[in-house]
Amino acid sequence: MEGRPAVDDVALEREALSVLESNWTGTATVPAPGLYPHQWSWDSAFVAIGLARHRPERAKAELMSLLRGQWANGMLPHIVFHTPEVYFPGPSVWRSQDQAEAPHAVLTSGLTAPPLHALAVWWLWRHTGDEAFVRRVFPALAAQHRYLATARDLGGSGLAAIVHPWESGMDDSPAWDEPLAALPEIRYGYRNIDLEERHPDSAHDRYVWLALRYRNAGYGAGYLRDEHPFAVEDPMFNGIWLAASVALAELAPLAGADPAPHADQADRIRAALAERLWDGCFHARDLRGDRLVPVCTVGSFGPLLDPHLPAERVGAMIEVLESARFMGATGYPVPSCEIRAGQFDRTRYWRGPSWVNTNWLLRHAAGVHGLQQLAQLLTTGTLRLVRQAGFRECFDPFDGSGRGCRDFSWSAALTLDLLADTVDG
Ligand code: 9WN
Repeated sequence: MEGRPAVDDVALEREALSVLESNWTGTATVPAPGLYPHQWSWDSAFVAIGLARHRPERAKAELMSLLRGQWANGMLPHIVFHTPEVYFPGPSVWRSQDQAEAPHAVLTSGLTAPPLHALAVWWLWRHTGDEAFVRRVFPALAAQHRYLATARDLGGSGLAAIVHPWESGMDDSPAWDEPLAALPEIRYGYRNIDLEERHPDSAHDRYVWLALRYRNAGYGAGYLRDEHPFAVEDPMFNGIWLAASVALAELAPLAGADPAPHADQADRIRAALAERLWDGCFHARDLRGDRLVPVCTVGSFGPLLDPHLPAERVGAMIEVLESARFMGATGYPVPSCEIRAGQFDRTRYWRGPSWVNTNWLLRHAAGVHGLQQLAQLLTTGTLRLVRQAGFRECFDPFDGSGRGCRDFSWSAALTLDLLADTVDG
């Protein structure tokens, strides 16, 4: 590509910026108008990444707003509530105001989310050179990572466990089917039209039950370790944590901190991923059932984000990614579940559709490993999706039609980043 954007790229960029402008509340970006009226953790990290080259000040404000929700133990919550608007489960379910560790100024959820934030800060620094911002947020990022290494290493393995499907950001992934099936049958009779479409088999009642148990136990680390019935080591969550630890090690000297603990953390995660989750591809490990979940999903490729993943392993993973199990058989990258799996469903949220954020993560990983052709394929395939269907929440991987919300923030933000790359070369 030469260094000038095509005419339709200019229009697409303008549309993406206008979506982000209308989803901006004055303090943060909501994931989409209507269904998601608050601030979500990894959504904000993706928004900051997408805005890094276009609106760096807005990107920094986005992250600062999220960090207001951080708990004193370092836990960065998956939702920071900004408005009194209705969302279930909202503040009355999480009751963060009753927790000594939670911040006083804002209400938050009690769960965390994939820890992408150090990578987002690294991205901002790389594109702006703003060291003062790195110094400002470094302690919060280090605390977030410390929380994961202590309160969440439930298997004592060096990996962080998610304790609820919502913590993965890939809520309905088939990777959670088995661990969820081991829970008691729950019937609250709670129904919500929007969510019903996403969870037709009432898995939602189990999600709520799990959240309430954790809340009723005071969000305690001891309870999580000894009693909580859902604990899973997810390759995407841990792959992101690994890449974020590498980023923290690189940022540490700018903040006058020692990089060694963060580099060591990355080494520990790398070793544990290989030892505990690899079996021809990376699988989630159900800690309560003590076994690997058989299905491969887009989450299986999370460890590709590791810049030091051995070349042989990178090669094996790319082979699976490009095969007919994943993007080799769909018109568009990358289905969220392997196509040959019984659980694959091209229409259901995280059980088949393609998502812009996971495409972006894989494209980033391809770049990290010098796989330019794959990176290009992921960029053009993703841009084709949003050009044809708009900034939808997710997409049918076979025909590219849009699904879920419209004007979805991370789809718009990451489009900005992909477009900037096609111009930069
Ligand atoms: C629950 C906001 C979030 C994303 C998640 C996505 C979805 C919520 C939901 O929306 O989760 O947190 O209502 O299903 O799965 O990745 O952060 O966009």
